[in-house]
Amino acid sequence: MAENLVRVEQALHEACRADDEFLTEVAGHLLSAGGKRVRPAFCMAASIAGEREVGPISREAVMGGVSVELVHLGSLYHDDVMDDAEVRRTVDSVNARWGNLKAILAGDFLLARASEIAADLGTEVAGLLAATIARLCEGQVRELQDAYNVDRTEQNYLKSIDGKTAALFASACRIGAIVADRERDEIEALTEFGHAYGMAFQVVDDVLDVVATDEQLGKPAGHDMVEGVYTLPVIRMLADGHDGIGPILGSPLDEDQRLAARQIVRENDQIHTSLATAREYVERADAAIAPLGGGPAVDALVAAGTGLLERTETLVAAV
Ligand code: GRG
Repeated sequence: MAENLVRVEQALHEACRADDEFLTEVAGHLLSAGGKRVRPAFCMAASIAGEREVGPISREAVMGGVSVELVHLGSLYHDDVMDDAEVRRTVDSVNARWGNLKAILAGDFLLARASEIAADLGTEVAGLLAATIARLCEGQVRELQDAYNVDRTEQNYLKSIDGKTAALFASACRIGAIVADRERDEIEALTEFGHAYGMAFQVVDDVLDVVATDEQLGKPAGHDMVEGVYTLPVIRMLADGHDGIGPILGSPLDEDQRLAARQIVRENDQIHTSLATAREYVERADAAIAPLGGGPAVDALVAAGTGLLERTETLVAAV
């Protein structure tokens, strides 16, 4: 897969190039700062999942992954403006370096490039990518509407992460399957895999926000609570009537409150029940692609879920 990720990287840099030198620099900032490229890897794996050997990955599967990664990047630009984030991928956020206006415009530029590439892959992919961007916005709005809401329900949380995170993972796999002209039942199976994996991914991301250190995260830990975003472990603690956390939450936190809230949550058992929920989603993801049989791509998709859980469990055990 390594040589295919190099193809993704080259195409991403190409897509970030604009006539204007300054826009090229701003649009390429987070791309050059790193990122795991999980979504393009999933798109390419979905295009060959079930095959006995890793054959050549088609240009369409590479470009499908590039379009999805560009939507992901664009959403990070906008997300950092909304959160007033200073650091992303261990470097200055785009808004911190150049200000909100340029960050918004460069994010728009990335979304436009994603749409251009998707259009080249056919109307089904173009329509799917557009609908996915809408779902990202819906998920994010749902989260904003629940900001500082100590009565946030688990159902609302799950609906929000379904839109803001799982939808793009689902589409990454679906696009890979569509451009490979796979059978409809296989397209559905791979979409379900991406969706369930994406749910697990966000639950884990939310657990890590309180469990991992600032260094491990590349940003301040416990930031979600500062922003009023109450995620699965916190929602469950509040629903349980945990009397330590309730009085701290419900409004913005100062530095001492951030550290106190983070300490209370990371030592609570709801970290473990949340991880159990992530595990259920990973099991659902694996079950969805079991009918495709084995092969290296299916094995890699399954290993992504196992690795996600193992890394998190190691960090949680160290608390
Ligand atoms: C403009 C498309 C668009 C959306 C606007 C801002 C917004 C609505 C949605 C935010 C969506 C968002 C930032 C979701 C979080 C997704 C997430 C889990 C990001 C971290 O993904 P990783 O770990 O990051 O794959 P890297 O850096 O490895 O790429």
